[in-house]
Formats: sequence, C-alpha cells, structure tokens
Amino acid sequence: MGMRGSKPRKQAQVLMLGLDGSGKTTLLYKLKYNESVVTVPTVGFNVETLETDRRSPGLTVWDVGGQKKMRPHWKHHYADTAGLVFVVDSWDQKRLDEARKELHRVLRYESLRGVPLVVLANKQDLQEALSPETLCLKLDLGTVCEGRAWFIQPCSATTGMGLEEGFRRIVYLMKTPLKQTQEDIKVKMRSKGVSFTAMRQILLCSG
Ligand SMILES: Nc1nc2c(ncn2[C@@H]2O[C@H](COP(=O)(O)OP(=O)(O)OP(=O)(O)O)[C@@H](O)[C@H]2O)c(=O)[nH]1
Ligand SMILES: [Mg+2]
Repeated sequence: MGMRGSKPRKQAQVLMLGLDGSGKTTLLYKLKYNESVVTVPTVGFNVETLETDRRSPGLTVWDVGGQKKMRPHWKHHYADTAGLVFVVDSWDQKRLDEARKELHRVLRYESLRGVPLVVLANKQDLQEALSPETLCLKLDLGTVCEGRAWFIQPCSATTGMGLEEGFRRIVYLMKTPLKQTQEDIKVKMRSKGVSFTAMRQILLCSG
C-alpha cells in the first residue's frame, strides 16, 4: 500500500514463455531472490513481482509451464500482456525447431500484436551454447518480429549473468517507440564491436 498522498506504483504484466526445461522458473527465482532453486516442471504458473527504477512501472511476471500439455493455456494470459519474454535453451539444438515453431505461433496472436519481445538466450554457461546471433537466425526472428520492438539477450539462470539486463530491456522496449529502439540497438551493437555482417543480420531481423 502506498503512503498517504503518494500514488500507488503502476504494474505492467510481463508474460514469460518458452519450452519446458528452458529455465523460466530457475531464472525467475534467481532474479527475485538471488537463489538457485531446484525446480520441478511447472504445472500451471508462478507469478512474482519485480522492482524496477522509480520512473518505470513495477513488473508482474507470469511464468507459465512450457510442457506440451501446458501450451494450450498460454493464450489465456495474452490479453493484459505489456511485454513478452521468450526463454530458449541455447544449448539444446535438437529442440530449437520446436522452440521456433512455438514462438512463431505465439507471435501470430492478434492480442499480442505490437507487444515488445525479449528472447532470453539462456544456459550460456554451458559449453557449446549457441550465440545470440546464431539463435536470431535459427529462430528466424527477422521474419516473425516485423513491426515489433525486440531484443535477444544472452543469459544464464545458473550464474545470473544477463538476467537483469534482459528485464531492463523489456521495460525499456515497453516505454520506447519502435523507431527509436531500432536506432539505439544499432548504436549499442556498434559499441560492442559486433561485426558489420552480424549487425546487418540482426537489424534485418528487427525490421
Ligand atoms: N546449466 C544451466 N542449467 C539451467 C539454466 N537454467 C535452468 N537450468 C536447468 O534447467 C532445468 C529446467 O529448468 P526450469 O527452470 O525448471 O525450466 P522451466 O522453463 O521452468 O520448465 P517448465 O516449468 O517445464 O516450463 C533445471 O534442471 C535447471 O537447473 C542455466 O542457465 N544453465
Ligand atoms: Mg517452470
């Protein structure tokens, strides 16, 4: 409850989806409590609030189970979603095609039109994890993200690397018009020394 005279903080709903085992629940609890929890496959969903800076809305994050039998329930969460986070296991190349199909299916929903997307390229602590640039191409983000602000963030739910950046990024995308986010991403890529070809591929992806 807000103090007398102070406005209650706005909350924005972030929906976190991804295949079973991609690491959604692990990363949610790492972010919230900085703890490495032992998870079981989520049946239903977990919901947690995350603090943000004072000028941004707080986040209510819905982590919905990703097993095949859970996926028909994803759509029940679309209506009030302000930002979408899709978690991918960057190590599990065998299931990338399945992840691509599910992501594309989600993004086709009319109620998610224009909702910003952050793809979390999780499990980067594992050797042979695919890079975000490779994942961007394999997930065919270029075609599917047209007209949508999006970003791909490497991370590890085990070490915590990249998690805060990923959620800061979704807050930023939710607040900023599409054209400006594309310009900012170009500048950021250049400053990180991303090669011209890789940058072109990524920016072609971002439409
Ligand atoms: N090495 C490594 N393992 C991870 C990482 N994130 C999650 N895991 C492991 O991956 C397994 C699945 O993690 P969960 O968080 O339960 O996956 P989930 O996406 O919530 O799965 P569902 O609830 O079934 O949708 C667990 O054994 C985690 O310890 C990571 O960044 N690195
Ligand atoms: Mg889970």
